[in-house]
Amino acid sequence: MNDRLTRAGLTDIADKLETGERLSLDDGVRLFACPDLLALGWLANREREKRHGARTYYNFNIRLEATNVCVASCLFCSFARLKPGDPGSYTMSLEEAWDKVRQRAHQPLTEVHVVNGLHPDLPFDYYLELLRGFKRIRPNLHLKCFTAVEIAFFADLYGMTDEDVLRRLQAAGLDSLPGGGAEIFAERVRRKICHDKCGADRYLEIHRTAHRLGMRSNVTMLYGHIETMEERVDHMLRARALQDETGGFQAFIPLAFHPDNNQMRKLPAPSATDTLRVHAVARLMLDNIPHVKAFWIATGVETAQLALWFGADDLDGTVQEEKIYHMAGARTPETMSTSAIRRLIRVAGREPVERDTLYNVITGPEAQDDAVALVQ
Ligand code: V47
Repeated sequence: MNDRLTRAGLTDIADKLETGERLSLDDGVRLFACPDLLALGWLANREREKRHGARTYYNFNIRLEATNVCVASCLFCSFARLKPGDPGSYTMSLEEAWDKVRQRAHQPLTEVHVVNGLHPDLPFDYYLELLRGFKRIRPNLHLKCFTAVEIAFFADLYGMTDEDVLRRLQAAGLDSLPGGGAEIFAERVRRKICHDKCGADRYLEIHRTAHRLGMRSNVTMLYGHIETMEERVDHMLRARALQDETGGFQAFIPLAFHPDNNQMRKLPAPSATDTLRVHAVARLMLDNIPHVKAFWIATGVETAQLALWFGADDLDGTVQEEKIYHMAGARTPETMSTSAIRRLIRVAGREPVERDTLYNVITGPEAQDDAVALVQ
């Protein structure tokens, strides 16, 4: 591989990685520009295997989007409807939302991941009750709910500080924050694609606060639209800087832009090679974030399998119902059984490991076999 790294012009970066020296913005941009995808993948895989060997994590989760009513006008979004009553808009009653968990009483679920639109009329109690109800129905379920963008919106709408919102949600059962809403941190891009929602500094500040309050979170990056390579690396460096302070991020999740049914539909979807490159560069830049997730719904199943050799060590989970990507043209299934996830990891030459949201390993082949039987 040494010859290949030399031909790819990556020896100095390979040396830095070997000695534990941090990669710079310039290094990241060079990695994106390197035409030898396999050399890049080799480096990323080395870092992945240092941390996780062949292990590849997944969880038994459900996604729930309780409302798609959203006052924000993000150009990339195909899911949101501006007002209650607009065609295609919906808001679940609390009973309907709780039913999604009740109906799965027979499944060994460990996580509910909630992402919503920014609804202008719901009372704060709706969200508190949503969480309390999930915990009443299933006290051990981990509630990974509400992006930092939603937290900022609640604070502004209900006249609270971001910290008060987090504390009250935490008291009602919130366990961690998902990574959504990060898009691209650079101001130039945010002004164009999501000008009327919480900015990068506030997104990061909310994660900082959540970490201080004892919660873990993830951080995402929406790629493959109008961002430059510098802006991708800058995004990763801002996440890395916060992680140096708090250590609270568990996973970095690149999200491939899907162009159907939104205002950026003229743009092509990112290629599989770009997806592999983004996961690889993320693994190399983010020396302090333990996991890089290839979200199979967004990457496509086959590309997610390949990404397991390009830095990724996690696939998210069973998901079971997903609207944001499917309304934007995703051709992936909306759900995958744990047996299918385990099989696709094995076929890719990796070792499947079921985890909970906090990456505690779920042991016991019986539990996994049950899970297999139940979701099929
Ligand atoms: O914030 C919206 C993105 C995110 C599109 O934390 C789009 O474990 C592509 O954040 N094309 C929500 N992306 C999903 C999300 C997520 C997913 C999986 C795991 C986790 C986690 C978080 O989806 C949004 C936005 O960045 N998104 N529309 C689109 N057309």
